[in-house]
Amino acid sequence: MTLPQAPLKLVVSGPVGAGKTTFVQTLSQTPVIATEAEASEDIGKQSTTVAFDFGTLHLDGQDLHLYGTPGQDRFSFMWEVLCEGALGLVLLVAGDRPQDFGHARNILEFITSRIPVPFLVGVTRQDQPRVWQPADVALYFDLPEQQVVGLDATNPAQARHLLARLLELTLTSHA
Ligand SMILES: Nc1nc2c(ncn2[C@@H]2O[C@H](COP(=O)(O)OP(=O)(O)OP(=O)(O)O)[C@@H](O)[C@H]2O)c(=O)[nH]1
Ligand SMILES: [Mg+2]
Repeated sequence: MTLPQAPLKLVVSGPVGAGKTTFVQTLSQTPVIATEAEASEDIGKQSTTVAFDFGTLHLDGQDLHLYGTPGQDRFSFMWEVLCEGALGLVLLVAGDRPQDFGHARNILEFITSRIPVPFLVGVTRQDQPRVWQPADVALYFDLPEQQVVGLDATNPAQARHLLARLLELTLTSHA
């Protein structure tokens, strides 16, 4: 008898508007549990995640649980809560908002200094004009090029590609 494998917990983090909720919604094969609330300050959009997004999917024979974090700093306590026991992390940044890259790097450091988890950086909005290329974002973050992936977070094939890359990274670093 083979026991069912435990689901792999993956976390999606990054600044406000990076595309975290969108990414989880694009990928999830079950209805996403989302906690959108009206933004209490001007963040350039009406609603924001205040607790987490939760979605699930089956990929490469593995059940995955995806948790999206809030982007606002005032919910930073949730980053730690959600990353507890995570086996992989996607740090998303909007490729047309270089002004957010510094904040994205702070979030990445905040999480990985507490929980040493394998991660990929996803550069969203690649379908938009004047967007940073993943190779340039890799230079900014001082990361190897293969650790930074460009995507349109609304595109299922591109979102799955990033996730498959993370899964590879996660499984090799835990092997
Ligand atoms: N064209 C395009 N739109 C995107 C992409 N990723 C996200 N969006 C849009 O950007 C907006 C913000 O995305 P969200 O998914 O709410 O961002 P978030 O990271 O969850 O933001 P917070 O919860 O506020 O931190 C939405 O209108 C999305 O449809 C992308 O890759 N391409
Ligand atoms: Mg969100």
